[in-house]
Amino acid sequence: MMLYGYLHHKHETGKTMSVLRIILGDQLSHSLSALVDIDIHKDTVFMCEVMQETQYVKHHPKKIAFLFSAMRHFAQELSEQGVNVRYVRLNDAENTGNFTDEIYRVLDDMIPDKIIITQPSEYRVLKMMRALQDNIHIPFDILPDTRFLSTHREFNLWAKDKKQLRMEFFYREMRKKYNILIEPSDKPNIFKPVGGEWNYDKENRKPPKSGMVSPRRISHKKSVITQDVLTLVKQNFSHHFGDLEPFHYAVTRTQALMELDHFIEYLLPFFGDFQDAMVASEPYLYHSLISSYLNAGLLLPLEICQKAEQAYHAGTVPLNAAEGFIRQILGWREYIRGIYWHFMPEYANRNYLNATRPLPDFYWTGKTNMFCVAETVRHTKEHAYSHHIQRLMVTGNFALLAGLDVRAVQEWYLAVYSDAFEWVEMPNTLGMALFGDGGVVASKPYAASGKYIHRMSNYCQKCPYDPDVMTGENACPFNALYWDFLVRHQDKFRGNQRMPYVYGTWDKFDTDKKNAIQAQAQMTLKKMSDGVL
Ligand code: FAD
Ligand code: DLZ
Ligand code: SF4
Repeated sequence: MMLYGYLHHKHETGKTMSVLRIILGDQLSHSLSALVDIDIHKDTVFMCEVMQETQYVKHHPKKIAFLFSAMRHFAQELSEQGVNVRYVRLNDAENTGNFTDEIYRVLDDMIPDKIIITQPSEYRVLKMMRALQDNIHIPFDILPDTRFLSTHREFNLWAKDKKQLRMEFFYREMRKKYNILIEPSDKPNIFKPVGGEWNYDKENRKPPKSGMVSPRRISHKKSVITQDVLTLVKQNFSHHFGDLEPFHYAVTRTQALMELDHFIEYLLPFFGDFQDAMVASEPYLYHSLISSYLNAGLLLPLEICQKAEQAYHAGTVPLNAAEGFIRQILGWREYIRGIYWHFMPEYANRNYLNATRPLPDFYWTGKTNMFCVAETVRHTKEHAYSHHIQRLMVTGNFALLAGLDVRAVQEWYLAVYSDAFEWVEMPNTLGMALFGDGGVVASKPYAASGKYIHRMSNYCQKCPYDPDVMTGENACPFNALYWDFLVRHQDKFRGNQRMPYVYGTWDKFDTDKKNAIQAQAQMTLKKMSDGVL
């Protein structure tokens, strides 16, 4: 590690006059704030593959391959534009394995006038950069990440003094700010949503049709860069959960745009209707699969929303689909990010329901009789992907009902999905799925019995358990766990304005039924810890 005195001395001698521009693995956007005003004759862009980032949780090999290949392609594009890029590969002999020491290593070779980085998307990495800012006595700017559509200040102002934060109201403000799906008006400050409603979610909850299969997806030709990365990942990360191959991911902006255009043309028209549906052996259905590209910076949120809006105006996409899709990006994604930065770092320590039961092995092995869980884990293992309802209502719901340890569950989600970065994973897992934040993200827990999964999927037809049975050997485990969860936490939820109906139902059960359900729940939890559920 370099000492300040030495650095400072070299800086004063003015050997070099340049800006060192650091780009992280999820900052692969040519419009990145850290790249604005770059002087290609003087400045250096620095990127590095480091072991520590692959290990703080053991990421899925596909995720590592996607990010490394996308990083290398991005570095190549910059080089082709004449930018001086210093790129450290994972297996370079001198690689120290972490961001901090890699930045010090650059400063061994050059003393820039200034260091610039766009704000890291995760608190953990921001802390590292702030420590460097304090220790390296070279001007070190951490610039706002302008790729997001809402600023921290804007979100904090909106959230200030509100007793309850709700995505819906934030989303309406974002629609107005970006004039997306807003009726033209002569009157200033009068905003009417296209079609008369802000939200068409009630039209977006159709169960799957029998025999439903999703259209084919694009598979991209593997460049030499990707082939090298696949070899590297195979050599170093084969012991991580997940299948590296087949590898179909886009790794450049051009390829990611191809996927986006394909989605808007062929799949978006059906996205709304079947957004919540789940079908065995169909991991993708009508979902966009763009989250990894968006989160890594290959695609930008506004361009996506505008393309969806244009498709609606061109008449190729119905309003419920266009609005539903735009809401996920302009609404949910920005809202989730706002929550993360508004409540961090304290948010990470929350565990409102004191959930501490160890994560069962089947989250890693998929070895469980519960078809819905096995299928979701299988999709996750094969693709580093499962869609929102699988994440929320299958693996998330099970973790909520069984009281699984919130940290272990978050680590699982952070490791296994190629789109997972803490800023988006944590509020979704801890807040939305586990109600661990005490109701910041969700106004009531997303707890559901097997009935919900039965209605929204064809999973139960293939399962040895029966979603219509509450107790006994073949009872769906979700059923008794659901009631047990509600009883276990009744002090917290009985007063919830959205839950009187469920507690009313429980209260009407006779004592024998209540006892049988609770005994069944205990037996289910025992089977889970014995590895035979
Ligand atoms: P689509 O269904 O096609 O939706 C379009 C886009 O909307 C997504 O690409 C995504 O950018 C955005 N979006 C939709 N829902 C959300 C949401 N709740 N939060 C933020 N953005 C959203 N998303 C991540 O990007 N990273 C994560 O680590 C992540 N972890 C999750 C963990 C849990 C427990 C749950 C319930 C959800 C999580 N999500 C996460 C949100 C969502 O499940 C994924 O964004 C989505 O499944 C990605 O697939 P897609 O691109 O096909 O999305
Ligand atoms: C997730 C990840 C991985 C696996 N590897 C790297 C890496 O080697 N280099 C890098 O710059 N970024 C990587 N990332 C993303 C980071 O962990 C981190 O999430 C982002 O930099 C945002 O804070
Ligand atoms: Fe899942 Fe229960 Fe349906 Fe089996 S019966 S697939 S465990 S919901």
